[in-house]
Amino acid sequence: MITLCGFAASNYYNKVKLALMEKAVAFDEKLVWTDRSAALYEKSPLGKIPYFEIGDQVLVESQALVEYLEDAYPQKPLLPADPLAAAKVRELTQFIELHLELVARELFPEAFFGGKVSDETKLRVQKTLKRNVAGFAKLAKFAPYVAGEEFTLADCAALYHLPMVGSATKVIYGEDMLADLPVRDYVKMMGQRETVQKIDVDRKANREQLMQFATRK
Ligand SMILES: N[C@@H](CCC(=O)N[C@@H](CS)C(=O)NCC(=O)O)C(=O)O
Repeated sequence: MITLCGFAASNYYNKVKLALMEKAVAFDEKLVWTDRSAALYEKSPLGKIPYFEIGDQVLVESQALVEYLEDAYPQKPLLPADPLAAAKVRELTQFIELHLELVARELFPEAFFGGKVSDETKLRVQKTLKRNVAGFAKLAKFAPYVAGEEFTLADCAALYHLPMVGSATKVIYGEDMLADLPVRDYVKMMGQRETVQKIDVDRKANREQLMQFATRK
């Protein structure tokens, strides 16, 4: 049995959870906070979540987790059979994570957790995001799914990462830097899936706890 470890308000956690649920893979969940404890670092080398516990093995990095699911549970594939089409899905996922989420993440402490981000960082992130959002607009399809006509692993990532990027930039710059893309309609469309609705219930319930964890003294 796979145990998904982490917390339900995390975008990376929900990326993996959506893949598990869409593929109807049985799994347990274990609540793990990113508390920098020795116990966490023993499992996850950078103290990050999510990770899988599978028997006595641990697997980190959300993309490795979902790719493992694709290989181990070929039912209901979330990558196209054609290698190039599958690579296009991976390309888009990586683009979202590397060039949008990871860049915008520098704003999260102030945007979501009552912290402070320097003006220098804000300017640098804004400049980088401007360029990267333009690049993303060229790659993303929203037709209706982010990589095209089929629901894929790229949707598992996009659904949870894009709103974080949009909200963070809205809070920090007063402007949602993804506003010119159909992200709002996309999230609404995805919200019709039963899997997404279930994840949302847990996500909202966990958010309050996350705020307490993140702002603890
Ligand atoms: N590249 C990692 C990113 C995971 C990640 O950043 N997770 C956040 C929670 S959403 C985390 O663990 N943050 C705690 C930290 O970086 O110390 C993955 O894909 O799993």
